[in-house]
Amino acid sequence: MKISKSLRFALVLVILAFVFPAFDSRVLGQSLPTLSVDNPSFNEDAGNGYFTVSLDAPAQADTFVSASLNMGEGTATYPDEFSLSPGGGVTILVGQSSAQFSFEIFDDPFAEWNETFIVTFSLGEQQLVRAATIIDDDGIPVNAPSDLAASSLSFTEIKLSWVNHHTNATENQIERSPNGTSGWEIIANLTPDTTQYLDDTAECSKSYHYRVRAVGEFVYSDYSNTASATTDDCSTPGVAPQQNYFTTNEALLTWNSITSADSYELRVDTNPDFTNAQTITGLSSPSVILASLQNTVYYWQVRAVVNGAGGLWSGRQIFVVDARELGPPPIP
Ligand SMILES: [Ca+2]
Ligand SMILES: [Ca+2]
Ligand SMILES: [Ca+2]
Repeated sequence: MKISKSLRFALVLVILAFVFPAFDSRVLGQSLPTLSVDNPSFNEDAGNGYFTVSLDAPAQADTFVSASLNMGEGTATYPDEFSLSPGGGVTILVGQSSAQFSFEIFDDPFAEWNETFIVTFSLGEQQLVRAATIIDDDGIPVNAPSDLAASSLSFTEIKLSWVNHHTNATENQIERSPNGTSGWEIIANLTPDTTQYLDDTAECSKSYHYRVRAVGEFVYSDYSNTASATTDDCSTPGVAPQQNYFTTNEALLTWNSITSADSYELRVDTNPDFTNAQTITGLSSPSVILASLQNTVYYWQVRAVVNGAGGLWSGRQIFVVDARELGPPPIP
């Protein structure tokens, strides 16, 4: 039987596939296990501390993981505050999946902030940068504030109140987050006796989460409870024109009120994009009469003002003035 060239080639490929089913992994050889290292914290008086250096599988042979200090990074000074164990790394013994890379901590009598130092761990191509924290033990602890409460005052303001329990704090620090778990940022540093704060940097119709802590001499207290509040709805007073065709040169405009508004602001223009608008401010009730109007089409919109801040403009409305008694024109 004669077998064509192309068929013979296909057969060879099929046979190769059976003989080398794991072709790729054999060629690449054994791969190194995956390295992981923690970010440890130890008290200043602990004497010794260590990084826990781990593999995701027991070592097939003694495995050396190198460790080098990132000089000049972190806040702890070497070799005054700490020293690393000699050898430039740690060996994970065959059959084991972790080992400790130890360091020495030198206690001192000074109150200071917690300090860190940074170490890079390497195994083959893998590199991990990790921080060790030395927790100071000389500062006088500060009690945390409690009973933090948050409530919305308007669409731009949230009021906070809390209870202090400290005697030796230098300030209270307010933090805010959009979700209560991440994105915390300091929004205010206040004198230590404060028990209230008005956050007037909030946006309308948004939830904010807050926590407060006291700051002492090189010491933070724990955080208070977390409290949250949602600002009032964005100022889009529902515009409800009573009428949008006027046969005199006056127009009565009305809109729905919103409860938190101190006043309303209205703008009116013959341009639909309000580039040449006349703005009327300080309207205390949700209506206004415009006089001396021309026979043309007008565009208008309104917004609420709370504590001096204007909200979002309402949707654009239209009215037509035609005092010539020719009958109503079509409304655009
Ligand atoms: Ca120290
Ligand atoms: Ca100490
Ligand atoms: Ca110290």
